[in-house]
Amino acid sequence: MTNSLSQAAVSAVRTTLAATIVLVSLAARPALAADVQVKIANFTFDPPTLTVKTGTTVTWVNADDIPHLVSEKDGKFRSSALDTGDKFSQTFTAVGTIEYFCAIHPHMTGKIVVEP
Ligand SMILES: [Cu+2]
Repeated sequence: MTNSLSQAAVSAVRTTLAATIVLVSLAARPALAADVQVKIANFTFDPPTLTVKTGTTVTWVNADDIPHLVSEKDGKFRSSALDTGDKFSQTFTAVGTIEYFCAIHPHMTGKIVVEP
């Protein structure tokens, strides 16, 4: 009885260890997070609010025929002027909500919500 209990305990520890190893290896490889796009079209960011996992790279693509910028509201990042078809990428490693806007057209706003 004692023997089968301890075997069960060893088995549980092994399962927990295996799960921990899987989690750690996933966390160490942010490239596994799906990379996503925000389309800039008709003076809007689409989608206006995007929720991603930490480690995700977001790429903005300008589909308008006039230039736009992607500027974090406190200047933490800022693209150059994006002409039609130009792209700008940013990788989000910290949990939080990032607000951004177009510095040419400040009424254009968007959010990236970064989750663990
Ligand atoms: Cu703009």
